[in-house]
Amino acid sequence: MAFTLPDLPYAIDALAPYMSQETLEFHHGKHHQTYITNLNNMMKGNEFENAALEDIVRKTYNVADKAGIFNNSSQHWNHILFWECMKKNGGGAMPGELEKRIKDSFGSVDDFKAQFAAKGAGQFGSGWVWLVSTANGKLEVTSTPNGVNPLCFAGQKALLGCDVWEHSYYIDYRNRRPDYLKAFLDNMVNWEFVARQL
Ligand code: MN3
Repeated sequence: MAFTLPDLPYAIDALAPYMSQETLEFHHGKHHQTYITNLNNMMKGNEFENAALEDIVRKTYNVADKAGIFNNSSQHWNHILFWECMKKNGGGAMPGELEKRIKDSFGSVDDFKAQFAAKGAGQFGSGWVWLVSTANGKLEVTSTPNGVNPLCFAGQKALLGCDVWEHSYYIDYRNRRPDYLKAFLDNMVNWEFVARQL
C-alpha cells in the first residue's frame, strides 16, 4: 500500500516567523514528498510492499543492501512526527505530568532545553535531536545522524523530534542552527502533543 503525504496539522503560514511558509513549502511539499515517492518506488513488488512503516524502518536499519529503503522510510516516519511536534503559538508552559517527568530526569525544564539545544547544535552534519523515554522510565536527549531514529534502538520511544538537516532552517536562519533550535523550543513545540506520547 503506497504511503501518502500527510497534511500539516496547521496552516502553511502558522509557524511564521519562526518557520516560514517558504520553508514549509519546500520542507513538507518537496523534501518530505520526495522521501515518500522514493519509498513507494523502493517497496514495490518486494517483501515491504504491504509492511507497516515502523516495521520497514526496524527491519532495514543497518542492513547494507537496504540503505535506500531505510533512509526513505525513516525520514517519512521522522517527518510525520516532526510536523505534529509543532503548532501555532507553541512553546510556553508544558502539561504538568510532562514537566514533572522532565524535572525528574533533567533537574529543570531549562536544563532539559539546554541539553536538547546543545545536542541539536552538536550533531555534525545532517540528523535529528530527540527527547526519548527509555526502558527504565527515564527521559533522555539523544541525537542521530541522517534518518536514524529512536525506532532503531530497543526500549526507546520518541516523545519529541527536531530536524537539524540544513533544509529545516537554512531559509529562515541561514547557518544559525542554535537560533533555530531556540525558536523551536520556545515558540514552536506543541508540548500537549509531546505529553500525549508519554
Ligand atoms: Mn527534513
